[in-house]
Amino acid sequence: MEEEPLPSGQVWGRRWIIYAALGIPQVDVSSWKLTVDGNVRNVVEYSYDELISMEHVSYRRPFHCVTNWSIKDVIWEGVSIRKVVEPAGVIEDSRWVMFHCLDGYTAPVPIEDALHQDSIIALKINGLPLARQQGFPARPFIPHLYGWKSAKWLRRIELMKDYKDGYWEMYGYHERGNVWEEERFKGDEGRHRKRTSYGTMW
Ligand SMILES: Nc1nc2c(c(=O)[nH]1)N[C@H]1C(S)=C(S)[C@@H](COP(=O)(O)O)O[C@H]1N2
Ligand SMILES: [Mo]
Repeated sequence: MEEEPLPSGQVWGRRWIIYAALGIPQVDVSSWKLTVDGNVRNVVEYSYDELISMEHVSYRRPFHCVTNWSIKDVIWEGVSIRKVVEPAGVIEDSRWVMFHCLDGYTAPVPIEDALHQDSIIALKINGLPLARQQGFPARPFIPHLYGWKSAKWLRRIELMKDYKDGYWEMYGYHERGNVWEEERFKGDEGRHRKRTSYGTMW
């Protein structure tokens, strides 16, 4: 695949900087579940083994933190968010997805970004299960959004009609966080005001 260019305002970094604003939680993978709930017809849950045995998507894409560092050539592997969410029966007026984590961290994403073709629940980075400090057992990865939307130690995907702030959005970070539109802070110009609901997507 062709190399992706460096987005405006970013610098290639040599290594990941590990962020854990609320600390690194203890995770017992045998009891861990990923729940899909909120504005859906039926709540669904997945164990780690269930996710691991679903069809995997894999690609090489960079990671972009809003504090300006980017990591080239990361091999991501996981399960399509669409495939994880669809069995819940998303109600047509859903417009946002909130990712909830074991440590209490949260990150909202517009539904059309969360359910984009390339959006995955990442289970592996560079061929190995996520390291504990990198969000084991699971984190969403949406290639065209800044890294703060890649919520580590994911436990719940909540479908919502209306926008709510997550952890960083409360401090003024952007509702969507599109890397190519440089949506770093609320009010940065972008296309997030043109909102789509699930019912009009497909
Ligand atoms: N649960 C949780 N997820 C998180 C964060 C965090 O502090 N807690 N930081 C976010 C930010 S700002 C970035 S850039 C990436 C960093 O990923 P890394 O720690 O694997 O380098 O995680 C994101 N996901
Ligand atoms: Mo970040």
